[in-house]
Amino acid sequence: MSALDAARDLFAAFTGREPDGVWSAPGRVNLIGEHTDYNDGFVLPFAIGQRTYAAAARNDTGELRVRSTFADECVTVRIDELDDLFPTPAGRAPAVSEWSAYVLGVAWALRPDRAATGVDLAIASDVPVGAGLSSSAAIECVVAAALDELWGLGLGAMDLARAGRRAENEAVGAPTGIMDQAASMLGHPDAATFLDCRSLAHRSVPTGFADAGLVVLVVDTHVRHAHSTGGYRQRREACELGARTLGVPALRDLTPDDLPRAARLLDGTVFRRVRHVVTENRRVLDTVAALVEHGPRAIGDLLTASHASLRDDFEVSVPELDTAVDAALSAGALGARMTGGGFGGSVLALVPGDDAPAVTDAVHRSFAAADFTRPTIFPVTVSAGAHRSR
Ligand code: GAF
Repeated sequence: MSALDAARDLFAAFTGREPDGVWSAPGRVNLIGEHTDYNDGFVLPFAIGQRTYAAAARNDTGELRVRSTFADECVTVRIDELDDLFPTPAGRAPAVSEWSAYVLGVAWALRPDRAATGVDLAIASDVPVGAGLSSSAAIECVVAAALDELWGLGLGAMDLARAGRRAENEAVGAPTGIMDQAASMLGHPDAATFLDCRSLAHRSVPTGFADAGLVVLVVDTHVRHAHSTGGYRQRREACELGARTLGVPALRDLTPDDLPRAARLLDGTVFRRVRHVVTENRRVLDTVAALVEHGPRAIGDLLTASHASLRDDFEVSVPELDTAVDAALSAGALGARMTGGGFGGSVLALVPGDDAPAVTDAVHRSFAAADFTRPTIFPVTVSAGAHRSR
C-alpha cells in the first residue's frame, strides 16, 4: 500500500470520517554543502520522490489528535497547552515520544493564538527513517503545510520551513540548521535548491541528470545516527569557536585566502573543521556554476572532494560511508559523497545510467568483504516540495 493510502486509511480508522485534505512533503538528498547551513553558508539539496503524507481535518475539540504508522500510539494534546510542553532547549520532554515531538513541535511553533481550531492528523511515510534523508524534516514540513491551510495562516514556504526548524531545535533538541526543512518545502521537479542560509535567498538550479543519462543512487548504510546527541553538536561548537577566535560573525565570512591566518590562530582540530566549511562553501558555488555552464557530468569531482573533506577535516564519516564512496567510484560513478550530517546514514553516487547495476554490485561486494550489514541501494528522483496532494 502506498504511504498516501496508508495515511488516508489510518485517518478513516481513527476518526471515522473523510479528511479535509491530504498533504505531502519529501525527504531530501543534499547534493553538496554539508555542515555549512548553521555557518550561514550555502547548500544545494534536492527533494526526492520518497514522501511523508498527512491526512488531516479540523475538529471541534480544541485538541491536536495525531496517529501515525511510526508507533501504535494516539497522541492527544490541547492546543492551548502546547506551551506547557515546549520549548525544551535541553532536549525532548520525557512525556513526548520521539516521532510526535516533530508534530507537536511544529504545532507549537505555528499556533496562531490560544483559540486555534483542533485538528486530527494521520501520518504515514516512505522516507527511510535515520538514513540521512531528512525523514524528520519531511514530518515537520507536511504538518506545517497542513496546519497552515487548516488554520488559515497563509504563510510562505520559508516561514513554514522556519517553523519546522524551530520544532527540531526547541522541541526535539537537535541543534540543526535550516537546510532540510528548506529542501523539503522548496523542492522542484528536476531542480536542486540553491540556498544562502544567511539571507535565505534561494533559487532553483536544474540538475539535468535525466537529460545527461545520469542517475543518483543512494546507498543507505543502515548505520543510524541522531543529531540531538554527540558529534553533530560538537562540530557546531567547534565552528562557533573558530568564528569567534577569527573575529567573524560566522564561518561564511571567511574565504580560502583566510586559511593561512586561521592555521596560525586555531588549534589543529578546530582549524580542520573551519577548513572544511570554508572549502565546502566554495565547492557549492563551483557546483552551481558547473551545473549551469557545463551540466551534471562536470560536478563529479566536486562531490568526491566534498566527501574527502568531510572524512578528513570534519571527521563525520564512518567506514561504511567511505567504503560505499570508494566502491561506487571504482565501478564508474562520476562522483560520490556522504549526504546529510554523517556519523552514519547514506551516500549519494552520481552514476551513468548504464553503470548503475555495476556500481550497485560493487558496493554490495565491498560491504560483504568488509563484513558490514548489507546496504539498501536505490535510485532517487529530483522531486517537488511540500504541497497538498488531495
Ligand atoms: C543535518 C542537519 F539537520 C542539517 O541542518 C545540516 O546541518 C546537515 O545535517 C549537515 O549538512 O541534516
